[in-house]
Amino acid sequence: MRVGIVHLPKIINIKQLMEKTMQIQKILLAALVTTLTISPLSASEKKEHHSKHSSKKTMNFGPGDHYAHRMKINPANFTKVGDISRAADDIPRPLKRNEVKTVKINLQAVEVISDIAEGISYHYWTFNKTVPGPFLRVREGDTVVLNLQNAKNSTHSHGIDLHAVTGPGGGMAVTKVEPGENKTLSFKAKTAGLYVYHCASGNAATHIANGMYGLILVEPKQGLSKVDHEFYVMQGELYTKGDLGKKGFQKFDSYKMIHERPEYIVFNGRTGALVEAGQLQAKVGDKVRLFVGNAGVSKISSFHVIGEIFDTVYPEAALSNPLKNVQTTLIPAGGASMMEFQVDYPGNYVLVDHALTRIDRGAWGILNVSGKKDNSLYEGSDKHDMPKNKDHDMH
Ligand SMILES: [Cu+2]
Repeated sequence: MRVGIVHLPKIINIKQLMEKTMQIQKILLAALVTTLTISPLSASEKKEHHSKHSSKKTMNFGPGDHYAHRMKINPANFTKVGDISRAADDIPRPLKRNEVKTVKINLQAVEVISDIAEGISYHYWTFNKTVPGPFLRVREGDTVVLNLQNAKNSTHSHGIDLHAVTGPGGGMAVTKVEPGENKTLSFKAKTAGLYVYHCASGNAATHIANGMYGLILVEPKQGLSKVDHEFYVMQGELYTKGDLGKKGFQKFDSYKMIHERPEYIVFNGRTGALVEAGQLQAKVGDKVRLFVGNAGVSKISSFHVIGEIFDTVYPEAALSNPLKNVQTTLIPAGGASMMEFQVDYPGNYVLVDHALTRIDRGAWGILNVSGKKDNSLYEGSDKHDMPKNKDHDMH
């Protein structure tokens, strides 16, 4: 092996070397000061931000706005929405067409007041006044023309990044809209799959944490297999000033967000959204498909349906190489999954993130199955006959 000859630079004297080093230091310092003084905040956002953390105290290193976020909000200035959640069965029907089309979609960024739980209200930022936003459904090869309007009374600029888009910012680069403005994005839905969309304006994590997310399905050319029910479920996190269960209007807590400590982890926007009137319904023998997304903004979901086994899972919603017979599937933050299974026995099946402490923060829902029992599949006494054994005493 040949070893190259290393030429050492000639150091004339120590004084010259010191002067050169100081010159370089000065240039680097000037560049750093310039970087810090150019704020990425738009004019409207500057007015609204009253950060208690000055950038000197808590520097951040992302390309967007600083995460520290404190605003004076008067809930009376915003529309009150009775139920923030998007119903699990609120999904457009399968497309059943063989030709590509130009599909027009209108979305509105709207900030509203609604309840996380009874007696606990929040300033949600939404697409079309629900969390998640509308389920969008297009076909592989379609051209999508998406108009995004930002409501006049919004406190922030908003925009949209769809993971189905190939192009800068997933569309965010051309859709940043100030309050009262609207902009149009046109894109080709070239790759089939189930994708998250979300706002990425300002501090993107903040806009997601406040509720600006949803799913878009790009159906493959041949369509998806026929099922009896399709459901739309999306996990999200809420970072409130008050601890879990604290009543009253809750402000957003950016400190908890940067430390990835949500107070609430919920399905479809609020606690209890997929329970009672919002529960998923099916009959024994039905084939069910779940479109499940995870907005995060921090946590990975270990999605599971208690008492069921997924016949088919499309991991991370990639339509190639599905898995068979899966108990729990991971859904990354900013990702989705698709599961299909037949329901065979009546009763309630609980949808959870199987990091199970999260059900106490709201991450659960119910799939109610009606119909005839098959005792060969499952049988038990109706009586509560748990043995009185100390090992089973939970208290
Ligand atoms: Cu936004």
